[in-house]
Amino acid sequence: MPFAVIPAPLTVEPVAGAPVPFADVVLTAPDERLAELVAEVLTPAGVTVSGAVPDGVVAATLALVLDPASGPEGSANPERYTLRAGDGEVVVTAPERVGLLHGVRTLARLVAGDAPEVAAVVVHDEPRFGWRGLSVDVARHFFGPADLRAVVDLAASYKLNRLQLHLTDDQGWRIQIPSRPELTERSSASAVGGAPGGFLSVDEFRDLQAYAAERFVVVVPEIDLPGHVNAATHAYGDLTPSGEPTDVYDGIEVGFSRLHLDLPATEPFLRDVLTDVAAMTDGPWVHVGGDEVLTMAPEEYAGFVRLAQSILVDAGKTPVAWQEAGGAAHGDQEGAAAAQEQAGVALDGPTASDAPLVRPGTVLQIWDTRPDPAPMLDAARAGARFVMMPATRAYLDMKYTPEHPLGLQWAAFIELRDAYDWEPADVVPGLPPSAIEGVSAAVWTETLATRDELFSMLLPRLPAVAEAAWSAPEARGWESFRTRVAVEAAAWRRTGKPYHPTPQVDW
Ligand code: TNX
Repeated sequence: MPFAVIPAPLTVEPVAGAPVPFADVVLTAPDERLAELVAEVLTPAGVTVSGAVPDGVVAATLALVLDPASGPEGSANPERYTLRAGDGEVVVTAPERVGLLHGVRTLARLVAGDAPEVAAVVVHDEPRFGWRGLSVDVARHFFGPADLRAVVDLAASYKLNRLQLHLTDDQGWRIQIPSRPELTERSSASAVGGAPGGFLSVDEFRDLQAYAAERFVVVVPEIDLPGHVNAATHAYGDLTPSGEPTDVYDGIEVGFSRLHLDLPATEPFLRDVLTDVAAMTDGPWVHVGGDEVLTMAPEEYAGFVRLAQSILVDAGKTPVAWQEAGGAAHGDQEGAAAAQEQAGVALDGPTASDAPLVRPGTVLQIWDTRPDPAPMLDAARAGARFVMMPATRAYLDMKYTPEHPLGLQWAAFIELRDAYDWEPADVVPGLPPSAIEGVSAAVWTETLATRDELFSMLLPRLPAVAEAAWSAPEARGWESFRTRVAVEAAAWRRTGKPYHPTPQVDW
């Protein structure tokens, strides 16, 4: 398999020219920081990168050049790039630095053989979707900065560009909130089954965002409301009707905890938390959860969704929420009219009383493909954007098989081929393709306590979902993927990353 690139580029064409010996490389890059990142990507592939020709060594040249006239013909995609290799040199061109790094990530996978070389090729490439994510649950079990940097590196290597952090849940509160210190003082030490907890300080969160941003990954913090809140009600008794804090919870049931919109402490709590999180978040998005609130009337739920969105919009952020936030029908005449006006669209079809709750631009994440899609189509008409994370394909905490020792199984068993072989545009029937913002994997950590356990669920399935997010349908194919992923595994073995050796691949 000469071109074992994951995710599959749009086009890879062999061309005339001698292969480029690629053990030692002299690099020219637009800036020092990018040069360091190139070394970070190529060194594990067995390439020595330097800025000048070492004495007595025949070195290839690698030139990274900012050039708007690159990428697939006619493309205006900001992440596009072109890679040309042959006759002693490799040139990567892209309009932006992110495209140059994508090109180098592709290059790392074109380096093959014992005396490594790169075949003479031309690659033109661009992502299919703008949101290519991985969501990690750090609430059920805590994963700290070092683990999360390793996750960023892994995700970025597959050209993923969003790291969603599920920071709060019943079992623990994992992010310092300056205006509400009790959240982490009282509710961060717990985790599933009595495991040690932990939390990210504001500084650690900022440092992680900076680390990710250098690698062109945006961190999306998720504060799960108005359910999944036992850690909050344990820290603040005034969030409960009795005024008494709830007990620590270290089980793995979902759906039992909730906030109460009519309690006087609730709105100030939401304002404090979401305003602080917005202030410490570099990226444009903050996620407010909204999933699995099983014990709340629709009107109260709608009140939470409206309040959370308005706090975030006032704080200058774009809200993200689970699909439930787009789903319920509510008698909000005014909100519907405002949404139509802002979206600049006429909502033909739904009456004001089933007007979508979400604002234009709000990102909804689809995880459950069982409910009626009609409310999602209404939300799309109101300007919502969609990220596809079907639990039956992209929930990488699901067991591979019934025998698999780790993971849950409520949605499906997800073998590698299941994680690979699905079409994002088919997840919500009838949704216009233009409303699809992207694709994301998720890994929930009820059963995953260590980095190795986490990685063994991500590998090899994360690259499969990443290809659904990046690659054009015509560039994809299971038979090709299963061959490419076997080549990829050599890099995992070299760098000590645990993976599940599924029998679907000839490793
Ligand atoms: C569903 S889907 C959840 C999480 C669980 C996960 C386990 C969704 C938004 N919530 O609370 O951790 O299933 O697979």
